[in-house]
Amino acid sequence: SFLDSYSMNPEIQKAGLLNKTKIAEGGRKLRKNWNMSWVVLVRNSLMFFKDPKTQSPSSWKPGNSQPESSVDLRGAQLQWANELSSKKNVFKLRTVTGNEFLLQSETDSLIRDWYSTIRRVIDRLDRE
Ligand code: I3P
Repeated sequence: SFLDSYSMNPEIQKAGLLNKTKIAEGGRKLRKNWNMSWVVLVRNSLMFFKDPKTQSPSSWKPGNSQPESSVDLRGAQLQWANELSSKKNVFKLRTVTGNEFLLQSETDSLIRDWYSTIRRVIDRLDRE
């Protein structure tokens, strides 16, 4: 599986399935489109991959799969944003370039783990 192959990579700090929508691009508001995404934290970047379950098995090759998008966490802003959605457990990530993402999980502990992990990376980069 995706996780099995990536768990062999020591650069991966965290990986998992989250609900994701991009709500702004370069400061310009976008229409919400929630999708499950594999979220992978490597060094200073959060990478988003398509949910393998939504792809045909033949097209899913973890070894050569490219992320859909990647977020540089340096200078990023992170905040809980339950007011921005009817869903529970939502936080917003805003990059220095004005891209905004909402990330969500039905599982409280899981989303709190992601929040604190991303928070730590952002804080470490702020101190550099
Ligand atoms: C949106 C869709 C989203 C919802 C959003 C709706 O409708 O239902 O799931 O966001 O609410 O506008 P559509 O599919 O027609 O674009 P949440 O699930 O996060 O509430 P919003 O406009 O209040 O953000």
